[in-house]
Amino acid sequence: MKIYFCGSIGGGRQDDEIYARLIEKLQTYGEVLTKHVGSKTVVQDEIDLTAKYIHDRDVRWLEESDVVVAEVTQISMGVGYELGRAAAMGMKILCLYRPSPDKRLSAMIAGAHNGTTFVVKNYTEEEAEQIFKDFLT
Ligand code: 6K6
Repeated sequence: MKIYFCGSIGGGRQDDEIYARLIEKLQTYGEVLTKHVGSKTVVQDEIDLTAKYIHDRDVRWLEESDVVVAEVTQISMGVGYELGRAAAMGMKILCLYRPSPDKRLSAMIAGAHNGTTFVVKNYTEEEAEQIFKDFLT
């Protein structure tokens, strides 16, 4: 299974260690094409790449993927864009949100939940393993 993981980059990197731990768990189910989203050095590593290169490569990976998993707590325009493209393609999508008063989830994500192909879940990290099991197997 090819998994596309989405997490904030330009939107803010304060959750990078959470992304890395989620990606590690996801790797037991398949290949995560976007492992770099959990890397401390992603911005530095990709500094020489143009926006067009990153966009076109990421959209290609999205199209190749079987499933999308997004950590949506930190607001990110890129993650919203990826989710919109994935939803338009009818992909299977799981969004994970850690409820927080100062990080309100967009109605465009919360309201996209349909319980089957687009699943939005409030979670704590301890629950992630079971959520992945339920969604991916
Ligand atoms: C380059 C220059 C500044 O930051 C970068 C990082 N480059 C990126 N490399 C790979 N994927 C990226 C990059 N920037 C955004 N993305 C994609 O968008 C990832 O797949 C993330 O899921 C999402 C993050 O969007 P923003 O708006 O938070 O950056």
